[in-house]
Amino acid sequence: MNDQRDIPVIGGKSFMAVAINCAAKAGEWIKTKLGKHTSLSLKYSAQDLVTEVDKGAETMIRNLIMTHFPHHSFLGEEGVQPGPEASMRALHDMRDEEYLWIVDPVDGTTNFVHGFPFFSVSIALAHKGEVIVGVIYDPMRDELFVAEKGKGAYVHGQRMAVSQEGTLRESLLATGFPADPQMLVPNMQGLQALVPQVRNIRAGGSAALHMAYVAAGRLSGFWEYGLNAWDLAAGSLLVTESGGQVTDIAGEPYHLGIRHVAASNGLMHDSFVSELKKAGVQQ
Ligand code: 2AM
Ligand code: CA
Repeated sequence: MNDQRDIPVIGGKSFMAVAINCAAKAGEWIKTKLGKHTSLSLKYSAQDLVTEVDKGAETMIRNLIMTHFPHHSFLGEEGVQPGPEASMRALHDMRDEEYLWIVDPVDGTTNFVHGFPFFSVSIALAHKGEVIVGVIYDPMRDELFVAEKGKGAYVHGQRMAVSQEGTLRESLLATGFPADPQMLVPNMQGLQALVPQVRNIRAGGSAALHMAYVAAGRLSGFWEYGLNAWDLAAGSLLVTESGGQVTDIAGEPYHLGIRHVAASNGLMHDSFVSELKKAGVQQ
């Protein structure tokens, strides 16, 4: 069984089934560990946390994926050295692999550590650099968000659609405050520019879950600076398959290397991005 073509079932359905199985299993295990983690370390900065639960969940997901698809490649947050340079290098080395699984075992580790119930497992599969499967699981609400390229996006088995707000004035946005101190300045400038123009802004602490909420129509849009491929890959497909738009802060279409993201229902995307640009915070 050295050749991938010898593996009997490798169709899209099987990719999705494995992604869902991994997210559900890891999510349930993470939930049992809430308030019970025993090790807490800092990574890139004092705000960048990791626990044994992040590492254990990633190992669990990696092992399951490798059992089903031993020839696929795997990019997980906990397998990469901390910091933006190492993340970019890891993605650069892997982004053109035929099948690449991109995994954040716990997106929202700070929330997990504090018992704030807003974190998720994010699992994406990219084929030659294009995301074809995206699954985000919120174990606290038992919500599973799934999308397959060209086949739509679903939560609780119901087709998702982005919200209908056409203006910033009607919009509920979300953002995040990055652990990289250099990225805080542009984030704060964007926040200052947008707060007076929108209905309100939330900062829940899980980029992946914010993306899922844009897809589900619960948020009109989300932006954040300094994110990594594993924070965004699954969510990007959820949003586009729900009819929304995902770009970088300059308005360029989403790709795996994007770190500064703007995702929205599409209807107010131009004014959203234009306000961020006006705040002078493209990069
Ligand atoms: P994490 O919990 O997986 O680390 C919160 O603003 C968002 O930023 C979360 O999705 C969080 O993901 C992410 N985040 C936290 N630290 C980060 C870092 N050092 N680099 C990039 N993203 C980070
Ligand atoms: Ca993480």
